Amino acid sequence: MTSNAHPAWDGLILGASLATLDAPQGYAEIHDAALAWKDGVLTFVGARADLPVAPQRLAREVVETGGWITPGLVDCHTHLVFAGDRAREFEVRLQGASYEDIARAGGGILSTVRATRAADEGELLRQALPRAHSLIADGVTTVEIKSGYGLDFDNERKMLRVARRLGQLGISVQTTYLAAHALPPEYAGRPDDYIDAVIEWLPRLHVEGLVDAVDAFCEGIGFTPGQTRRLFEAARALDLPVKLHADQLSDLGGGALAAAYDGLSADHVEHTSVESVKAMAERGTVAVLLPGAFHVLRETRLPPLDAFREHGVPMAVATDCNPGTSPLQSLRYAMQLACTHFRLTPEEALRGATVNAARALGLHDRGVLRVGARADFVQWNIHHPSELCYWLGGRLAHSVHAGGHRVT
Ligand code: DI6
Ligand code: FE
Repeated sequence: MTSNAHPAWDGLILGASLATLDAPQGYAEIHDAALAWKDGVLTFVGARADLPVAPQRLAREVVETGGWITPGLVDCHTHLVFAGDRAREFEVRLQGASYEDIARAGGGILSTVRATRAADEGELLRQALPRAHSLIADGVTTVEIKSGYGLDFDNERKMLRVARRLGQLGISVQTTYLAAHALPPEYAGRPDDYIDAVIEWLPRLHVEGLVDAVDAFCEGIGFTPGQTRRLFEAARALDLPVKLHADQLSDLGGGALAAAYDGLSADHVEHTSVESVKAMAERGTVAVLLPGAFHVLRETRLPPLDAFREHGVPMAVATDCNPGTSPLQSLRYAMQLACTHFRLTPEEALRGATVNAARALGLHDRGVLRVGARADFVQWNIHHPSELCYWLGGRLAHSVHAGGHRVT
C-alpha cells in the first residue's frame, strides 16, 4: 500500500487484463490495465499507459496484480432464503418419481413451505448465510432473492426481511415477491381466492420497502395465465416491475405474457414459442436461462436459443438456487452448465451472468467495467475468460469487490 496526502481515488489495480464487456460483442479486453474507483464507483478503466500521472499519486491504495478482472457477477434468479433441504426428494426422483408427481402429492415446494414457516427470522438467516457466502466466493456481487416459501402475509414478509438482511454482507440484494409460487393448503381448491390475498398483501409489503419486483409460477402445477395477469395488473398499478417463471414444463404463452406487462424477464423458457420470443424482443424482456434446474430435473427440451439470438432477445444465466430443482450455489457453475447443456459460448455465458443479468433486474449501473458504473468487480486467477466456464468448481476468484469494498 502506498499512501498519499491527497489521493483522488480510493483504490487502483494495475497489471491485470480486463474483460470489460463494454461493447455489443466480444469481451472488450484491455491488457496491462489500470482499474480505479472512488466512493463505490469506477473512476478509471483503461490501459496503464493511459494513466495521467504516476500511479502512486493517484490512489490511496495501489495494487499490482496479474490474472483477469471481470464485472461482478449478477445472480438474477434465486430462491436463496428457505429452511431445510430436499435431499430425500432427490433420492425419490432418482428412483423415477417426477417433480410434478411429488408436487401433486403435497411434497415439493410445499414441504419447503412447512420448514420455512417453522423457522424464525434468525434461523432462516442462519440457514441462508452459507449459501450467500458460497455465491460471493465465486464472484457474485448482486443477487436477486425471491419469497415464495411463506405463502401467507407474515411468512412472505419474514422471507423478504431475511433477504434484505443479507445485504449486510456488502453485496446488493434485489427482492422479488413470489407469493404466487404454489397454492398453500389453507386455500386448497380456491386458487382465485389465494390470488386475491396475494394481491392484498402486495402493497402492504411494498410500503415496508420489501419488494423490488413481482414474480409468479405460471404453470400447470402453479397458476394460470389469467391468475398471473390479475397479479401483474396489481403490480404495474403500484409501478412495480414484473418477471415470470415461464414455460418451464409446458408452453402456456408465459414469454408473451411477461412481455405484455413490459416484464423485465421471462425465466426458464424451455417451452417458449417463437411467437413469445418475438413479443419478448419487442418489449426488451430478457430470457433468463436456468440450466441448474434443467440439469437436476434431467430435462431434454432446450430453450429456443437460436430464436433468442435471431430476434435479439438478451439471454441471462442464473443459478435458480432452490432446494427442489436447483440446489446450485455457484453462478460460475451455472455458466458452465449453460455452455455444456445449452451450447452458449463462454462469452455469452459471461454476458448472461453480468450485463444481461443486470438488465433482467432493471439495473443499468453495473454488469460492465466502465467509468461511472458501480465498482463491482472480480479478480480471477485465470489465463483467459473462457476458463470461467471450463472448470467445474474450484477456487478461481482471487478477490471480489462490491461497491468498491472487498467482500471476499
Ligand atoms: N420453478 C423452479 O425451478 C423453482 N420454483 C419454480 O417455480 C423450484 C422451487 C422448488 O421446487 O422448491
Ligand atoms: Fe425459480
